[in-house]
Amino acid sequence: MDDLKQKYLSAIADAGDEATLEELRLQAVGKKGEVSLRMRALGKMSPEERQVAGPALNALKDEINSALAAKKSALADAALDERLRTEWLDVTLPGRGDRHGTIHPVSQVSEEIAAIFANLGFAVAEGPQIETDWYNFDSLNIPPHHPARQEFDTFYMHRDAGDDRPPHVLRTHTSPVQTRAMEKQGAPIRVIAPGRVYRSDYDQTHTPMFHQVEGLAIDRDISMANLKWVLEEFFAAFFEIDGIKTRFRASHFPFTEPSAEVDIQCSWVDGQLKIGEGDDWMEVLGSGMVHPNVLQAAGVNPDEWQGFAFGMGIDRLAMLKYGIPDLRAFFDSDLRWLRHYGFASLDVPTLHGGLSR
Ligand code: 2NL
Repeated sequence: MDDLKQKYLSAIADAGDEATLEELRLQAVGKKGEVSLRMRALGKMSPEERQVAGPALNALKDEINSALAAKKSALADAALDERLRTEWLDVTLPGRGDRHGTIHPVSQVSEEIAAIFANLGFAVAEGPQIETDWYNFDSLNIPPHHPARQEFDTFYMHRDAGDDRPPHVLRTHTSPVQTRAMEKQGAPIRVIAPGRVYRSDYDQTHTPMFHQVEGLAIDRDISMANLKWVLEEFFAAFFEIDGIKTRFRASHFPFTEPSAEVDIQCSWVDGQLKIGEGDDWMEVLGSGMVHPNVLQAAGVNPDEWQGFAFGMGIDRLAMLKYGIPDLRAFFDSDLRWLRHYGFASLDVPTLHGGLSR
C-alpha cells in the first residue's frame, strides 16, 4: 500500500495540467481505480486483516483526494499568474484617435442642391455619362456642323473602322439627361440633373471632368418670371441668405430662346468675397426658355408646352459656399483640407437628415 501511495502522490506532484490530474484521479480513486479495487477486495479478507486494511485504504483515499485538490488549485493559481504576467495592458497609452472619412464637398453640395430643389417640387433625373452625339448635341438644337459643337471641347469615343453604331461622346453637359427625362415622362415635368460632365480643358480654373446641375420645368404657361423666383429661392436656401438678389443679362445658348446669364449679388471687401450683399455681381449660371426645337426633339409638343431650363457648375458653387480658393483641392488625395473647411464626417447624414451639418 505504501508503494501505491508513493506512486500516486509523486505523480500528482509532477502533473502539469488538469487533464493529467483527472486521469490520475480515475486511475487511483475512480470506480475502477486501483484504490477502489483494493477496497472491493476487503470483503474477501478475514476480519482481522480487514480491520487493518480498511482504515488504511480509507486514509489513502482521503490523502490522494486532498493531494488532487491541492494540486488542482496550485495549477489554477499558476495559470492565473501566467495570464497576469503576459496579458497586461498599459492604460496610460494615448488613444488611437479617430480616422473618419468625410463626404466630398462636391457630393455634399450635390445633396444640398437636390434637397433644396426637392422642396421646390423638382425630382432628380440621372442618365449615362457616355452619350450618343444625338442626345448630347442634335437633340439640343446643335446640328452636326454648328459652330457650338467646337466650343464644347468634346471627348469622342474611339471607333473602329466599320463600326456603324452612332458616334458616342463623354457628355459635355447634363442636358441629355433632361431630354431623356422628357422622352420618358413627357410634360408637365420638373427635374434637376446633377452629375459629372467632361470637356477637354485643363488649366487653373478648368478640369476635364467637372460637375454640373441643370434644371428643367415644363408646363403650359411657365415663364422667365417663374425661373427668377425659383433661382432666388434656391440661392437664398443654398447660401443661407434671405432676399439675395439676382440679375439677368441677355445671352445666347442654342438650346434656349430667349437666354439669360444670371448673376448673384456680392461684394469685394479687401479682396474678400461676400455673397448676398453689396453692389457687385457674380455670374453663376446660364438659363432661358427651352427652345421649341429641343421640346420637339424630346417628343414634347411646343405648341402646347413651354418652360425654362438652367445650368450651373457644382464645383464652383461648392468653392463659393465654403470659401475653397483652389479647384485643385477637389482632386487632392490629402484629406486634411476637407476637415479644415469643416466637411461633415461620413456618419453624419445630410440629404435624409435635412440640411444641417
Ligand atoms: C451654363 C449654361 C444652360 C441649359 C443649360 C437646357 C437643357 C435642356 C433644354 C434647354 Cl434639356 N436648356 N439647359 C439651358 C441654358 C443654359 O447651361 O452656362 N451652364 C454651366
